[in-house]
Amino acid sequence: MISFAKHTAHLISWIPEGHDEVMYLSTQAFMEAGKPIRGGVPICWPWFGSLENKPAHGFARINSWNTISENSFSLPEQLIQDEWGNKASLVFTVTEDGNKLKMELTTTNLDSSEFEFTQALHTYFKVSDINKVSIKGHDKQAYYDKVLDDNDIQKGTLIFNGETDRIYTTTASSLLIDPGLQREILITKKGSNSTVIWNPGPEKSVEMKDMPDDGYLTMCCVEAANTHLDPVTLQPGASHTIVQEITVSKF
Ligand code: TA6
Repeated sequence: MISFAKHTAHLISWIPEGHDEVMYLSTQAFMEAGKPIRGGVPICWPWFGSLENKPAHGFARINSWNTISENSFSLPEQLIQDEWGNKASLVFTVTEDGNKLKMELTTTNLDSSEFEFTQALHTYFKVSDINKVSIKGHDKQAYYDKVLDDNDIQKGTLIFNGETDRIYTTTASSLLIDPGLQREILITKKGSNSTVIWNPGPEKSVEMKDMPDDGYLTMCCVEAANTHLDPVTLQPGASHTIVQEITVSKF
């Protein structure tokens, strides 16, 4: 079963049949218009990260969307033009099939000139204990470490040791292994080179007003993205779709 936050395309819960909740949603999340929701799948668009005097991670995640059908939404085109200056359409569609969830975000250039954008499906996964989970699929991959502002290479399995904020640019899939919940989550994607892995760690968790002090212990983000390292350029009339697919299994 899938649930979205009111008037938005923000998925806040996914409980596949026979499984427990897959998404993390902070117990202190602000569930009001104009504020980002800490958890679920925030849609970061048309920029990922911060832009001076603009909402962090873009305006798509803090505005109301139109409903196209039960699990499909569009961001009002007039809002896009007013907030961004470019003419574009943005459609988000979610499909559930047993233990699989597919999320697709399509941007179409309705303008007469090309534009560039960055984006992310900033997915928050619920975990039993961040100190015990691991992520496979990144061995020997290069990443930009935002915490250290440095580049590095992944050695073996990724484990969390304090604040973690990385952009991997050659990831095809990530496998999140959670011994506490006895489950594996396979995360694959299309139309994206950047995989962002984020956990705020204890200090940042305390600083965030919309997360309990120990909130970092039970979440981690694995995001399908096009960051500043792989922005998308769209010609007039062209479309780009970023897809994140999630498959849950028990062990
Ligand atoms: O995706 C990782 C990241 O960009 C981090 O740098 C961290 O700030 C996080 O997103 C959360 O951002 P937010 O604006 O939701 O507080």
